[in-house]
Amino acid sequence: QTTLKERLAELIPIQQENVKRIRAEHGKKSFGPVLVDQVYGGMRGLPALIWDGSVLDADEGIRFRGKSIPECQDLLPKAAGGSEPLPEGLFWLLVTGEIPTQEQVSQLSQDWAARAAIPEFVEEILDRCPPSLHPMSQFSLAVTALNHNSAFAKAYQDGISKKDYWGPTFEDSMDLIAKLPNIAGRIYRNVFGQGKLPAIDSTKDYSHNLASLLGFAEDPAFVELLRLYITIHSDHEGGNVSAHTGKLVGSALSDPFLAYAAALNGLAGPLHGLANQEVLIWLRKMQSKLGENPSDDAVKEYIWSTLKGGQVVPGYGHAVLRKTDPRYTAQRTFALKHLPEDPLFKLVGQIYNLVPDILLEAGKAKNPWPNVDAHSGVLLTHYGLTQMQFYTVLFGVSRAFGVAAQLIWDRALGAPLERPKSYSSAAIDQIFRDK
Ligand code: FCX
Repeated sequence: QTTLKERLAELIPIQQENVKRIRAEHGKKSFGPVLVDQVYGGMRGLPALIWDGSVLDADEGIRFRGKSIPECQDLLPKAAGGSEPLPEGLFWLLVTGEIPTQEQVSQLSQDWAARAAIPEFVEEILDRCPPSLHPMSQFSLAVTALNHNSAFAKAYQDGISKKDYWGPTFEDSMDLIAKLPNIAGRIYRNVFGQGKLPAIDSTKDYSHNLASLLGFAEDPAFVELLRLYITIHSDHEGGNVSAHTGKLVGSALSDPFLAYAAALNGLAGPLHGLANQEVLIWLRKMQSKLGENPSDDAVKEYIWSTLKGGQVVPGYGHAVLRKTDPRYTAQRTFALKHLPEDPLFKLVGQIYNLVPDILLEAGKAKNPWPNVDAHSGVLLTHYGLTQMQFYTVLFGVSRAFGVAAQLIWDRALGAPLERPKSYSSAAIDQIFRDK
């Protein structure tokens, strides 16, 4: 069976030709006007990036290489006895655009298990972090430090030719993904005092090993949850803060560890990945104020008090989506199957019925519907992973799949240094003064 790297080596020249053709045919054509509002407004809708791995439709949500989440759940290989897709398969799909065989997926599980160990000095860095340092900061420190053994950084120093960049980038990307469970497990156990880390089991899949490092592998439903979780959080088009940061930093030929550490620092922001922590904090505060079974009226009042306090309702709204996030729906379907009676799940469902109308009435948010972060914490809490400061680390394990796939292709296609033009407000005034 072909390995992922062998398949990539076949696909890269084809895609290089394809890009050459597109640029020859369309290179000088315009996408349309750029509005001053877009320049001031966080570049919403500005066509500025290329990424084939996933595309986001405002109404339908994400598709990975053209496949919706339910299609991925249906088509990607599963673990024996499991029904959720293995993230190994999703990575293969992101990189190649193709659905792998069961054997190719287990090759990846074994390859990642073999690469999973982290250097002793990185373990020591983590062990020296005060438990009060946020898990995302620890995560980013450790990933930065992995650059010590970067194949790309070394090859660059040794004078590698541009056309060969993708090879060591691939090796680093595989190492990065493979080492994240050991980093995440060590942070979890250090910060929350959960005992010693077990060894990686090379006969098990990636999510099973991650569950085991966190101390939850005994529960097959939790392992299934992680498989789903890693699959759906992996990629969300090229322009979101973490994916774009990884691409931007990678464009300076910083190696995949440095590029991904930067991406993690973006994911750690409350408007992006940290929202999954914020949702749980918000729900817990609501419960402690209103009790276990609050009335709709009491919940509505609580939501309004959040808005009137000048805060956002975490887990709702989106920069691009305009309907309920299919990643939310996939998690809701999982909850209906595995934990329909969970009180916190019921509260999440109750909020879903109330928040959109309130956000519409408040009249600001362009999208009143829930995003991925509105649901994930409730599922983790159900299985006993109750430390919400840790949730974004799991998002970070998953998002590496998308960023790594993108970095490999960027180096294969010779993506240049990113350098958009910035303007001063005075210049904008000047440009339009005479028009
Ligand atoms: N609660 C309250 N107000 C909201 C809101 C929400 N959930 N969502 C948007 N708004 C407000 C904005 O704050 C903005 O107010 P302003 O005019 O006073 O600045 C206004 O509505 C227009 O914003 P909008 O264009 O709809 O949204 P943006 O593209 O600017 O921002 C995010 C998108 C996601 C940042 C925004 O909806 C938000 O803050 N949501 C809550 C945080 C969250 O859940 N983030 C996770 C998103 C995602 F899924 C992920 O990356 O993980």
